[in-house]
Amino acid sequence: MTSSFHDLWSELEPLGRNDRTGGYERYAWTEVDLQLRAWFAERAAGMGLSVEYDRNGNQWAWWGTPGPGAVVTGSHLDSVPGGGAFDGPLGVVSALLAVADLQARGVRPGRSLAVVNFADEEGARFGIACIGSQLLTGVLDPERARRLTDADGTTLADAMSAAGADPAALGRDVRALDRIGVFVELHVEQGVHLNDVGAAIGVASAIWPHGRWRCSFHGEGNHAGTTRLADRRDPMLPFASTVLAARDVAERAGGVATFGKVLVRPGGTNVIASVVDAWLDSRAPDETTVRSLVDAVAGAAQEAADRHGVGFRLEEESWSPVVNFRSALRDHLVGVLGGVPVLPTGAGHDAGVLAAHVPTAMLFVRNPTGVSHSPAERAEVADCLAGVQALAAVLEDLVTS
Ligand code: HGY
Ligand code: MN
Ligand code: MN
Repeated sequence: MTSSFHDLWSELEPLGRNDRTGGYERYAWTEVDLQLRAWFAERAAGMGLSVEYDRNGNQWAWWGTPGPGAVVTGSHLDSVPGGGAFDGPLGVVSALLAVADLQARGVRPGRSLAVVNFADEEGARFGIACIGSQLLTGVLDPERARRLTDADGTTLADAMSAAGADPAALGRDVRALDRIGVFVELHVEQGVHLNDVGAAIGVASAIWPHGRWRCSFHGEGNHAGTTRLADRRDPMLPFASTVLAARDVAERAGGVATFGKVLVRPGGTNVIASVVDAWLDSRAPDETTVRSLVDAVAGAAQEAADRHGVGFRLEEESWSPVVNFRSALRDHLVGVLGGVPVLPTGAGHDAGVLAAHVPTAMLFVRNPTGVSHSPAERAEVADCLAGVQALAAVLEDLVTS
C-alpha cells in the first residue's frame, strides 16, 4: 500500500503547485483543473472503474453498475489560493486506494461503489463554497451559478465552455443524487484535536455553520499628496476599523471572523482609494451566533463608513448551514473502526452539503500541526495509510452489509 500511496501522491503533488511559495493554485475550470481531472480519470480507469461526469462537472468513478443504494466516497482536488497538498486530495487518493484495497483482497461488493471528485469545493475562483455538490443537490440555483464571475470578470459559464463543459446542463441532478445510498468523505483534519488526543483517525460529529459576505466601502478617489485629511472620504479607514471590530465581535460571540481577501480600487500608491471590497468569512457553533456576529460587524462597518463619509454595502455571497451528521451512521463507523474520537469541525465540506440529502459521514486523518489552507499543511504518511485502511474497512462494511 505504501508504494501505491507514494505513487499516486507523487503524481498529483506537482499539479498546480507554485514552486516559489509551495502553495497550490488549483482553481475550477482552469488548465490545472483539467490536468487534475485527467489524472483522476486515468488513475480510476486504470483500476477498472468506469468514469463519467454528471451535469455539474463532478467526476464519478464506478465500481459496478451505477445504481441506487451505491456507497460513494471521495472529496475534491481544487484548492484555496496558496493552499496545502492534503485538503481535498487526501480524500480522493485515499478513496482510490481504499477501493484498490478491496479489489486486491477480492471483496465482492453487494452494492455499487463510486469514487467522486467534486467540482470547485473551495469556491476560490467564483466565490461560493461547494459549487459542484450544491448544484448537484439543487441548493445552488444554476442560473446564479452560470453568472458568477472571477477576478477577471469571466463567468462560470464561459469558464466551463472554454474547458469543454456545458454550462447549460447545470442543475439539480436527480439521477446522480438518487444513486447515492451513503456518502463517506475522508479529509485531513483542519485542527489539532486528533493530535492532542493521540489518535490517527476520527469521525465527524458536526460542521459549524458558516458564510461569506462581500463588504463594499465606496469613498472618493483623490490625490494622496494634495488632498487635505479633512476633505477625504477614504474607504480604507472604515475598512480598517471593521477588520478590528470583526475580531472583537467574534471573540465576544465565541465564533470566528476573518477578512482574508481585499481588493482596493484603483490601487495606486499615491492615490486615495475610491472603492474597497473585502470578504468576511464568519463561523460559529450555531447559526444564531453567526448571524448576530455578522450583524454586529455590519453595524460597526456602517458606523465607521458614516463617520468617514463613505458608503457601505454588505452582500451575502455564500451560506453553509449547520451540519449534524446522523448519529446512527456516525456511531456505526466509530464501531467499525474499533472506537475512535468523534469531533466537530469549523471547515466546510461537500459531505456537509450532501448530509441534508443522503446518509453522510466523514473520517478525519490527524494533522500534526492543525495548519490548513497553507503550504505548511501536512499529515504523516503513516497516518495517511491508516486513513486508507480505515476508509477501506468502512467501505467494506458498507458494501457488504
Ligand atoms: O472554507 C472551508 O471551510 C472549506 O475549506 N471550503
Ligand atoms: Mn478547504
Ligand atoms: Mn476540503
